[in-house]
Amino acid sequence: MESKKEFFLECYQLGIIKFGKFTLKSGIESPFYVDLRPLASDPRILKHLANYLLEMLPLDNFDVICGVPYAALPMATAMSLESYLPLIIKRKEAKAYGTKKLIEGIYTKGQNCLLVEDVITSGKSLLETIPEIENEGISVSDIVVVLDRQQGGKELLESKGYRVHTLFTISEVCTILKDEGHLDDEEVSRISDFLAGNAVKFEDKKRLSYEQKLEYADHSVAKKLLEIALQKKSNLIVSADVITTAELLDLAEKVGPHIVALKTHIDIITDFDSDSTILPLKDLAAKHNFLLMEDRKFADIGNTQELQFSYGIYKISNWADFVTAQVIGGYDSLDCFRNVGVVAILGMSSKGTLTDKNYQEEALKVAQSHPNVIGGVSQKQIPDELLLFTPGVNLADSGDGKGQQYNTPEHVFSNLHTDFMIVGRGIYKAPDAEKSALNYKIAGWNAYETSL
Ligand code: S5P
Repeated sequence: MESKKEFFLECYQLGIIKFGKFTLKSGIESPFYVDLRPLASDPRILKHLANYLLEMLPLDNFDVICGVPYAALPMATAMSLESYLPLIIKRKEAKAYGTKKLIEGIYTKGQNCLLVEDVITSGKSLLETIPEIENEGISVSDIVVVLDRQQGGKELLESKGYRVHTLFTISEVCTILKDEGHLDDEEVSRISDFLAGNAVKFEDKKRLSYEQKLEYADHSVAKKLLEIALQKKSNLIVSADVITTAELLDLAEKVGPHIVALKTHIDIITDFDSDSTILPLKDLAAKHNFLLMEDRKFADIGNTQELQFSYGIYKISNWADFVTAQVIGGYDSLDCFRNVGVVAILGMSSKGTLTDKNYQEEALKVAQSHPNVIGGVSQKQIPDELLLFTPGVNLADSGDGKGQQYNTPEHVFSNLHTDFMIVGRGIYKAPDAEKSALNYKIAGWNAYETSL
């Protein structure tokens, strides 16, 4: 199994913790929100989770295992399958008919039960559940919890004599997320304040709307993108990672009406020819009103980039409206991209990327100061004056088995304040690319409106 930290980061990609301002059931405002239910939808993660939890426990102590409904039910089931501890099921309410049993499954009085809970906060719900199990003559000595929100629950249960084993604590998780650049110092200190029992102040940092961004924007390409977004009610960029001209043009025709830009990797087109690939592509861009984004990710000295941009067989400068570029060559290396917009690669979506916190901060300084740069590619929030492009969006998958890590439109628009989401395989591999583009367009626009 991978390290606990790597495992947590995989879980995090499923959207189990959100940061922002959330009103809890109690009316209290919390700077984070936890929902571990998505873990059950990834079989590999659920299986690993079960093993991590089992590793912490004195398994010989238990005769049966039970999850607190509902979030912990799949977890307890997975643990049962991995450990052969028989599962019993606790109902939320007793059946109104028949046996009126609260506990289902096979058990005998006097047995000891391991209780599984997803998140522990105050511990009150566990204190309601435990007597219901104990009333059936089953004892509970140990409780295993995936995430401790560190709000007194563990201590309360321990004071009543139960042993509580927790896999992650919220502080541990915050340290991991801070190290990985997902949380900034301000958010971390707000969370510590909250955990210390202090009322937390949220300065309501709202995202900017496309109309507001238009007022800020001074690069013509940035303006054009924002205008198209408003006209088409779309923030979708389709990544056309197909390898023939026919597929590229077919995809552009199908998704054209729903997108603000088509992103190409022009060097993967096996039969590239300027006349038969680029001319019809430009016609489709004009017909459907979208821009062309060449995802070349330039990463060289200025002189070489200038040659790569304008010469060779692709002559990108002749047709692309905007391009992606690394900023690793420094500020001056971006001077050559005249008349196009540059989207700077600040942080990548792939597992193990070297774009750490320090790199991202330095890359951002270059992006913010260079007049050719209209925005950045990143998996975290960036300053308002830049447009944020976020790839790694997929409604169905959490990864591709090759290091790509996916998020949902809700996550990228609400948490990252993304302006444009980039979707590749979610659309071009779908049985009906047009329909899929329309679905993503609607999901992206709804997520944007909700995030305002
Ligand atoms: O960090 C990044 C930057 C980019 S531009 N992660 C990415 O995935 N991309 C690109 O976005 C990648 O090269 C691919 O073209 C697209 C994502 O495709 P998908 O099929 O995984 O949605």
